[in-house]
Amino acid sequence: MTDFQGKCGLIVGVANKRSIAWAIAQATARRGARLALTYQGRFEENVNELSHGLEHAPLVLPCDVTSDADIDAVFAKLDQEFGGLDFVVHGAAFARREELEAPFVQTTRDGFKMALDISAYSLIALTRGAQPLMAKRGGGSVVTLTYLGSERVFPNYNVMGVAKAALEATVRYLAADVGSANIRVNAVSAGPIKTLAAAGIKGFSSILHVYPERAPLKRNVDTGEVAEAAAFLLGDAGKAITGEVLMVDAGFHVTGM
Ligand code: 0WD
Repeated sequence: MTDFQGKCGLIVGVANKRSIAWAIAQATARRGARLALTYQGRFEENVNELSHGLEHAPLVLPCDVTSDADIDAVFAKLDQEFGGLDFVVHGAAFARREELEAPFVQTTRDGFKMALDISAYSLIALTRGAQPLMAKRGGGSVVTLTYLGSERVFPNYNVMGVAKAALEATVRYLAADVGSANIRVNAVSAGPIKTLAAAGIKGFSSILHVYPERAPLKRNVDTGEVAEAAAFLLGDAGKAITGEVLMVDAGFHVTGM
């Protein structure tokens, strides 16, 4: 498996070993990719520790996606170290616990802004930053992570569902905007997986239980399976696919009841 040999990628959104972004880092590094992993302040130690487990030692850089200065610094460093970029994985999302526990109608202006800024706007900022580096490689691929809560109502997903709807629309608008530079932008919509982000959703275990009952494959998915789908979109196998939301959910989304 050498399809990422000679390719450089940026992975945003690793918090710990359960993170979907970490599984994507492993899947692409295993195939030869050279990576940069970014961490949000509190996860520095986790990400540094995990980075030792990759085939090729990655760059490890701080990046809070709400900070334009952080994002600029990351791309300046990548330009210096890699001299270009082939792919970006966007796995950052956040909504305040209160917004996910209160009735949706109580969503605050500030909580709404924060969820949309971190979970959706950041994809625009990262794609903009990546654009000149991808131009040096004749194109590139951006993949973000979304959830079916963008289209259907799941208990307590609340403002994060709205953020994911914005994120999926962002994927389509970005794809149309940067396609002429041979940059592709897609999303993987994963089934529910027990991660740190998922732990913030009250009643998440009830969502986890309903998938094996209702999904055509009668089971949940794991981060490795989501990572394989992301690797497909990031690599040459997906080179004619852009603006797409690829469902990796054991088929749950096709069911009516
Ligand atoms: O069931 C699930 N776990 C699913 C997750 C199903 C479908 C989609 N997803 C999505 C999430 O919404 C997210 O977009 O996958 C993406 C990755 O999430 P994950 O792997 O489930 O969760 P986690 O390991 O927690 O990674 C998300 C990380 C943050 O962790 P916290 O604990 O804060 O949720 O996003 C990062 C942070 O590391 N993050 C930030 N990174 C940079 N700047 C920021 C920020 N401001 N805020 C959060």
